Formats: sequence, structure tokens, C-alpha cells
Amino acid sequence: MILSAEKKRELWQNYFGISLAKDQIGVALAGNPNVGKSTIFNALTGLHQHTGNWPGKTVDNAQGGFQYNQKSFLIVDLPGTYSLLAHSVEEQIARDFLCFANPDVTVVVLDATCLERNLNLALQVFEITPNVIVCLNLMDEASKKNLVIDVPSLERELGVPVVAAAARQGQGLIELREKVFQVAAGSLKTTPRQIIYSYEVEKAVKELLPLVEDIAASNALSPRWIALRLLDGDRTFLKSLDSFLSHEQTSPLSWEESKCAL
Ligand SMILES: Nc1nc2c(ncn2[C@@H]2O[C@H](COP(=O)(O)OP(=O)(O)OP(=O)(O)O)[C@@H](O)[C@H]2O)c(=O)[nH]1
Ligand SMILES: [Mg+2]
Repeated sequence: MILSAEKKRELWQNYFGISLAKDQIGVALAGNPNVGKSTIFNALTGLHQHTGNWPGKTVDNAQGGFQYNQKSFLIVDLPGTYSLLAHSVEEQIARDFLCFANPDVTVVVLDATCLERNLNLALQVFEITPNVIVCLNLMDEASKKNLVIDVPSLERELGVPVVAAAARQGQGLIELREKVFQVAAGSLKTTPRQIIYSYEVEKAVKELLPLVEDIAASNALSPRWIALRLLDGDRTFLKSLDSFLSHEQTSPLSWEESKCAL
């Protein structure tokens, strides 16, 4: 499920304080701290940036735009986060945006020198949205450490496009922009790998699903993902979910309608 363009603009403005123009494609840039998100953001958006604070928080909020193939994109450079189980205010901001803002495309930036740790966040994002691209940054550092990453295999394993990059040197950014465009336009299909949990967890998810389906559908959230978070029992997240759900109710569009709208 996905929000209509109009509802998304309202949500971004009212809940996140971000002005998404009509027909503009919203892109979230996420990743662990210090993996090169802002370097990628700066390279893609150049001088077309706007910085401020997240509503009610003292944390920086950077948004920037670029045009590509007659489409307009707005990128939101999120604070670094290791996981969606957030602890700091910065992590909560990144988590709430990834979970509730329904971006058209989410780019998860990974540090190619420590893939295992970085993949944790990517797999969590895969549970929220299918429209994900992995940007494998710091490839120059990986080469220095004699790490060889088989990008096509990783792409197959993850089920999403993987773009190898060395953002400080400007490498991989043209491909990243093209992939963002293709995923937004629906011409590049993604099927992010989903984690299957233990028998007990899956059984509990199955029991919860009918209870959360309506609320998930009317807020364009994944029911499986809500069920899993309820099982986590993460209090700060449940508080955010509660505040989001008590915010204005939204009416979702199907995937097919959303692709037509682009
Ligand atoms: N060698 C190398 N350094 C890079 C690359 N990309 C970014 N850097 C450097 O890594 C450091 C961190 O980059 P940032 O873009 O600030 O990282 P970030 O993910 O935005 O960091 P936070 O916002 O603090 O989470 C900077 O010194 C960059 O110049 C790269 O591909 N290769
Ligand atoms: Mg940054």
C-alpha cells in the first residue's frame, strides 16, 4: 500500500515539516553513522539544498532537490542510525521517517568495509518498503583492505539494486541517480529479501495480522511489519506509532494506482 501523492505531501508537511512539491518524488537517504550519506546527498543535490531542524527537535534536517529525466526529486538526508530499534533522538527521527513517511524510494547507504554490521539496517528497511536501493559506499576503502565484494551476487541475495560507490571520489553516483529514477518510475522491480523468524514468532505474527490489517491499510503501513514491532514491545516505537496513528487518518492507493500517478 502507498499513499496518494496529495496525502503524502500533507503528511510530509504536517508531520515532518518537509515541503514536497506537486509531482516531486520523495527519496529517503538512510544508513549507519559516518557511511557517506551527506557526501552522497551533497553530490546529488549540489547547491539545491535547504537545511533546518526537524519539527520540535534540535537535530539538523537537510533536504535537497535534483532534476533527472524530466522528473523532480527531493532527497531527505536522515541522521545516521544503526537500527530501527532507536535509542537517541537522531535515531528516532530516522526511524519515524523511514517507518511513516512512505518515501517513494529509500536509499540505504552501507559501508562496504563492514557489510555485516551495516546489513542489519538494510534488512530492517526491507520489512517496511519494497522500494529500496542499496548503495555500497566506501568501495575505495574496501579495495585498500583487499576486500572483494561480489556485487551481482549481493544484488541477487538481497533482491534490490546494489550500486557500488566511492562518493568522495564521485564514483557510482550517476548509476545511483538512474536507479532511483527507475525504481520511482516502477521500471525497475525490487523484491527485498524478507527474514523468516522462528516458528513461535511467525505463529504470533499470524495471530496478530487480522487485528492490525485495517489500521495498517488505512495508514499505508505493512501489517506484517506492525505485527513484528508489536511483538518487539519497543516502548519508544509504540509511542511513535501511537502518535502517528492519532495523527490525521490517511487514505491509501494501491501500487498500480501509485505507478499510474508517476
Ligand atoms: N574514502 C572515502 N571516504 C568517504 C566516502 N564517502 C564519504 N567519505 C568520507 O566519510 C566521512 C563521513 O562522510 P559523511 O558524508 O559525513 O557521512 P554521513 O553518513 O553523512 O555521517 P553522519 O551524518 O554523521 O551519519 C567524510 O569524511 C567523507 O569525506 C568514500 O566513498 N570513500
Ligand atoms: Mg550526514
